[in-house]
Amino acid sequence: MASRKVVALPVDTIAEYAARHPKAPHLHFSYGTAGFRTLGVVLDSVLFRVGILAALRSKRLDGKTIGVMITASHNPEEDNGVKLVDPRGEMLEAAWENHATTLANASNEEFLDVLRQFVQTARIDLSKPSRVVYGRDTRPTGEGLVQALRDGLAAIGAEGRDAGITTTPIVHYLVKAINTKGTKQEYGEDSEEGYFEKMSEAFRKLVSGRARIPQLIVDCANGVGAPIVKKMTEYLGETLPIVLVNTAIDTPGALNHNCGADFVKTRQTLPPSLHGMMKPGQRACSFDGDADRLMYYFIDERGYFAMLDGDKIAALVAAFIVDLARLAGLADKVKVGVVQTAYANGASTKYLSERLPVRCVPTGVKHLHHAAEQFDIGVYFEANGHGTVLFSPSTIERLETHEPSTPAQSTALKHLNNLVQLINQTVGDALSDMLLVEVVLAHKAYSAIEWNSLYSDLPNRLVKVYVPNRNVFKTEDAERRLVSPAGLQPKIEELARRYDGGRSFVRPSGTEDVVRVYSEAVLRSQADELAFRVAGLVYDEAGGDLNRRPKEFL
Ligand code: G16
Repeated sequence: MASRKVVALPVDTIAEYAARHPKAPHLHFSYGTAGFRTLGVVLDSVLFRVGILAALRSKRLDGKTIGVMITASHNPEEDNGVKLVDPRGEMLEAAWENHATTLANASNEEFLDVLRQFVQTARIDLSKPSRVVYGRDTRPTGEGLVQALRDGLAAIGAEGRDAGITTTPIVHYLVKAINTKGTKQEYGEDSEEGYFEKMSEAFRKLVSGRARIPQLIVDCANGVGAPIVKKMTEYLGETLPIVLVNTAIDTPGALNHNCGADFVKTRQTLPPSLHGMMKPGQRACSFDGDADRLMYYFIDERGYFAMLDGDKIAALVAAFIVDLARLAGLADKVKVGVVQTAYANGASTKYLSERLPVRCVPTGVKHLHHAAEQFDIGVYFEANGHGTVLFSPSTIERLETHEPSTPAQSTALKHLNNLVQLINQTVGDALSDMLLVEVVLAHKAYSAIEWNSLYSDLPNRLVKVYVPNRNVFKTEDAERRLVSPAGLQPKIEELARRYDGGRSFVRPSGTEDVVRVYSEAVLRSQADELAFRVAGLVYDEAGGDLNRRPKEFL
């Protein structure tokens, strides 16, 4: 029997590198909904340690490539963050989130011991290779953080591949493409060009023979979406006429400022830079800072703003896929389902539940993704515009091998197979989702107005309250009920009962030092009033501040 070569941790090299990336003793980091996320200037030690952790994860998985994305998504420009991507392009396995938190918080003196112990308890074979692909968004702190990550990789001798300034979904795509290369499940060429080609080719096929698509305005949030969508337009040519706005990636302070998907969702209004640009009924959409969220909207004939958020995207897409499955003769063989969070508009849940199975899970793409995997085709979207569609491996195989019995079945089947190529199934992807929406609109011959009229949103409001410690807020029942601080939930319910159709939920954000308050009511004024009154309760309870951002790290 061949004996296994025992390789030890290169402790001296690690110690030498670690000395360049000390952790400030007063800081505590936690790997949350979307990885580590806080002010960019305090993340140096975290990135160094994440480099080591990513390499160890790769070794643990037999040298499979792990992804690292440096971004703070929709957060303000001074924030930054980092998340890890597992080999199939998915979010990091939950158990390793705790390891990430432990490693990030070890004091400088303890770090090597904590690392040694982790390698032992996680039974990591250090003789295995380690491969990591990493990218970053356009934030000013990104470059320095990439250097810290590279030092982490160098300290442990991992092989790093720099994907440069790119979107979060492209990093997820690359991870899956690299790990499936040469296998039966090959996902695509493992390059940015491969991503553009795969998607644009599917898009062209799907819209071929349809009426010319009218111009679409794309708000890039002054982030990485700008260069990426610009490149994609070269692949799309005439098939999708796009006007790019908010592309100032080099202007300090511009990222996500008065623009982007989060601005549109929370303010329920146009980014100011689009005022005067849009004709009534014209479609526009906003990405967020790392291009994984998408919001559509338009101005109606009376000049009112209408928002087509993640819930409306789910309704549009799910109905389209159900139709195609039926037309392909697969209605009884392919189970389509939808996954939402409690923060989905009640009207969307009603609309969808009347048509197909709907599951509700806590916020965070990892929860939605896993729940969507339970269906043959799982459509998941958060109201904030984060989502995608998953085709199970057996469904993909069925679609590839199914013998259609009529030309109509054959056409529908072809469309489904092209959707498998068009949709980035690793994670929510604003660009891929935007093309998907455009395909459905083209097939249905829907304008934004017709799409919007699938159902009427219940008036709702999302408010954030800055609090000294969001961790005192704990929820249950898919974030529909607060269990801590004790006594707050009954007060919220009591308030909600006073409004016709009133519903309100409170949860700690996973990405910012805030508590999010959602409310819904039959009348707009009541939804607003309920949200602000519940925010007031939170404020009183936690000593929050409705406007101020805590600066405790500065
Ligand atoms: C991340 C997750 C999303 C989630 C969002 C929630 O998004 O990937 O699934 O919806 O956080 O953020 P919060 O808890 O602050 O509302 P992103 O786009 O910020 O990476």
